Amino acid sequence: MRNDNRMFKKILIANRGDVALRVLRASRDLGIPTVSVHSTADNDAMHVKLADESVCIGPPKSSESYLNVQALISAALVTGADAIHPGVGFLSENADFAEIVNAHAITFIGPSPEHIRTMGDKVAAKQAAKNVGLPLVPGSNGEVKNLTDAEKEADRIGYPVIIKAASGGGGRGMKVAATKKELSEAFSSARSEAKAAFGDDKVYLEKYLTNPRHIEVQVFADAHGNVVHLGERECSIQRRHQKLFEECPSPILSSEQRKRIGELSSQATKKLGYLGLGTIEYLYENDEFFFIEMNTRLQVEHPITEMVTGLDLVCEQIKIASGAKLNFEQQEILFKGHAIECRINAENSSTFLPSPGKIDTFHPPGGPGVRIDAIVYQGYKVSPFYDSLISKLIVYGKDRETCLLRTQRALEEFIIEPIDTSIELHKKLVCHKDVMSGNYSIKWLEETFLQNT
Ligand code: MV4
Repeated sequence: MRNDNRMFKKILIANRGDVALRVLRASRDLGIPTVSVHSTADNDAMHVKLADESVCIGPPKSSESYLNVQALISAALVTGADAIHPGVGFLSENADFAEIVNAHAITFIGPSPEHIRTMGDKVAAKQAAKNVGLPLVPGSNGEVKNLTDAEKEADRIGYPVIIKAASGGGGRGMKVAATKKELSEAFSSARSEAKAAFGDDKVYLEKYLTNPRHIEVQVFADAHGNVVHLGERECSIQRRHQKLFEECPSPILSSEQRKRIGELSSQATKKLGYLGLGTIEYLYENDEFFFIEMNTRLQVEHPITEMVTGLDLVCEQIKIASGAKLNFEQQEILFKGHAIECRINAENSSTFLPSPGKIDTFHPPGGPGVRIDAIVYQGYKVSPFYDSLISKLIVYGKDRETCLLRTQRALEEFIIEPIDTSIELHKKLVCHKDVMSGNYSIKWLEETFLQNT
């Protein structure tokens, strides 16, 4: 099949797992040939089997394969790929990688290296967000260099405060100080943790929000100045910064609040001069939104936005990266119904220990409103080398109640044996009264649900 001649001739997917499969499907839907890459641990992976060609880029260890920039660039050059999709995780938010890709006259499917770099430094990201009118958590004006300044800032902001690593994100290198007495210890341990984890001890300070929700807005911009938002996702149900269950839209926002945060986010994206798909993350507490981070890539939970908007975000992302104009306006995006994603991990539902091994029985659910993005199949061996996400269950319903009931039904149909999976956890989760009522925060799973079940 032929595709638009301005489009890419061949896309290399610099990733593995569900996201590699997702990008592969989008590329094929656009009629673009695909190159997968794989480590020796992934010889039997779906993203290898379904690609037009695949290049082995190294041994199981990620640092020698999926993070191996030289091997990835070589794979693109020898196969004649003119674009690289970085997926999620691995090199997807590595500005140097984006720069190297572009320097080889290959299109990095994502924003500019400058935007990736700015958003990767949380101090710079907050400043950028402030400049484009986003509401920030009250906090220090940039980096805090020593304890004296930290004390001054904390007194001004008011306790409790949180000390965060500028290079952090995803929850690493954060420390809370409830009182002035706790600050000195929290400050020095945050700094040394940041130094050890990121090689950078730059930290900043914020008012600690004690019981917020985590709500993110999907934004999308083309290279011609057109920007839209694709609504929000509610991502509060998480354990140790790993999201488990997401919904679109958030069960607690009014349509006015939704419109307001959506418009604010798209205006900010336009002012940033941003390109492609992005996610603006907020904490939400007492009817207020506070910017915390911007993710400059596709997100794992993007399918729930696809279900509610009817758009294929990955196809759109690829088209925009090739220089195409957005072919819809904000008013044409209709948010319809409700969607839920359950992340199915190969892990025990009580202990959360990983559960690698061979799958003898794989019986996914079906029927109306059920989408499975799975990387596993009967006979597949889940490897211990990579993250444990083996399937996503995405369920659509005309409203939230329909969606929740259908999610229960789908989970009951879903059989993966003999390894442990999070299906068991999700079965309990979806019929819990707090989930049914939408009454949960970022602390709910760990402090309420897991304590009482
Ligand atoms: C916070 C916070 C409370 N107050 N900032 C965690 C990871 C990073 N993205 C930001 N995080 C938080 N920042 C202030 N001022 C609580 C968290 C937080 C969190 C945020 C989003 C999703 C899950 C979370 C789990 C624990 C803590």
